[in-house]
Amino acid sequence: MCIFCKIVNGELPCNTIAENENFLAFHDLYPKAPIHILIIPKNHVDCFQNVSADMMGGLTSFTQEVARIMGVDKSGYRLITNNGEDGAQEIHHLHFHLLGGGKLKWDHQHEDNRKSI
Ligand code: DGP
Repeated sequence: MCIFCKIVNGELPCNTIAENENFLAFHDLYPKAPIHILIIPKNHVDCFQNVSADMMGGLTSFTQEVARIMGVDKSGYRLITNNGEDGAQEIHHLHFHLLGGGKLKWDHQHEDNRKSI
């Protein structure tokens, strides 16, 4: 069973922000911004490439609610999902990173993400 499934079933702890029947939001263990929340479906889906449009509908509303709860719905935030090996996905249970709580860097001029090309 994957780490996030263990969090869902209570085998591992997490710092919960919000949950409903289908989705769970909790603080990332290694935050990369003042606010760094992970948003996951409770049912195991390995990555974004394999999620259904139906599940994404619910996940979208839930994510918007998490942004409101964290107080960043108006100020702004960033949503990221790492997909697969080249996307540097470490945990193979679909999750969105919601990052915010300050002005995030987005350097079009200098950033080079092509680490292995
Ligand atoms: P990714 O590279 O997209 O698969 O990111 C996985 C994220 O999960 C990473 O930011 C660290 C976080 N993480 C890993 N293990 C745990 C854990 O046990 N609890 C919590 N809350 N976060 C975790």
